Amino acid sequence: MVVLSNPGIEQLSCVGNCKPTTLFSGIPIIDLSKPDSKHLLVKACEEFGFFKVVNHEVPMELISRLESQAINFFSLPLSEKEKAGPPNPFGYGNKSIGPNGDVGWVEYLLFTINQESISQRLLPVFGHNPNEFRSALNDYISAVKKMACEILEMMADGLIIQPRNVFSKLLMDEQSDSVFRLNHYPPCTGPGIQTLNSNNMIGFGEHTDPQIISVLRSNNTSGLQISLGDGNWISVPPDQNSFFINVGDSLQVMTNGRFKSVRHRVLANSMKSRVSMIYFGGPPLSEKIAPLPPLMKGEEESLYKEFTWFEYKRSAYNSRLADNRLVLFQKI
Ligand code: GA4
Repeated sequence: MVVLSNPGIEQLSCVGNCKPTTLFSGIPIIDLSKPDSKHLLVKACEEFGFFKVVNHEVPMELISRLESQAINFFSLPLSEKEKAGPPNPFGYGNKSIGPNGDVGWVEYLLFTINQESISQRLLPVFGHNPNEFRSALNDYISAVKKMACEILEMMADGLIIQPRNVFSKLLMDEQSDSVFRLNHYPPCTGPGIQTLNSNNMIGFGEHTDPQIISVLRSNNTSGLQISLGDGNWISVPPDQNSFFINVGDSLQVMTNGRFKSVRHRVLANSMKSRVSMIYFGGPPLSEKIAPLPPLMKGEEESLYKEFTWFEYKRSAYNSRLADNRLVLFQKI
């Protein structure tokens, strides 16, 4: 057993025993300014459940504004940040992820979207200038949500199903259960950590996202990897000017398995901090998650039992991060 000198991080896993990782430049790139991209987009969702978008219309100014607010917050002393914790269900979290004992080399802020009043507990997050943080957050989320809806509409077009808002209306719904997350992966350079093999420290363990679609933006620090499903992990070259899109479990179900929800993880292997911001677009709690009839060919049957987003979410929160959460909902 490796003994770490830094208390509290003993459970962080090392991935040194895995197959060597590959640097892969073949991540699908979707140009949002080209209507023809809808075909590539469908192909990317089928093959990887993951792609990068360029020529999006999210202003860089909105991104930088929120990023600097996040950096200001994460630079506060731990005792200040902890005033905005614990993260269950929403707030500041440090190393502990979810309610079931998962850990990573990460600190973060989790927010619900669509709730007018931000809980009192989160007020320290907004520091001396609460309105600046609040407006940076709201402006960023509105812009990214709009882009996510455009992408979902291109998907419907690419799949040749109607109405084209069949997916996006779930995010636009007033009751949409969407989440936003700011992650900070501090540089992984502590004395105890180096002995563990600093190149392979888990920042955020492997998992799939339960929602419909996730939109990720990070600074220029590497760390994100996606799984090809054959035991190989692909390192995603960072690109601070683009967004990365993940297909979530719910979209996999709505397409009856045609789109793949992508298994991904983050390695905190860098000398540099990694800051990421992720919008998780989810449906209303009461929404039935089931394959869309126009996507079913001939006698094709649903691969999944019937369930609502509420039921799926409850089951997700009872699972460990790396679990295959859809297995429980698959027909045998
Ligand atoms: C993964 C996607 C989102 O980050 C998240 C995560 C959530 C959490 O961090 O609290 C979960 C994880 C995520 C899936 C399984 C459960 C819940 C941690 C965990 C072990 C906010 C979400 O919605 O699901």
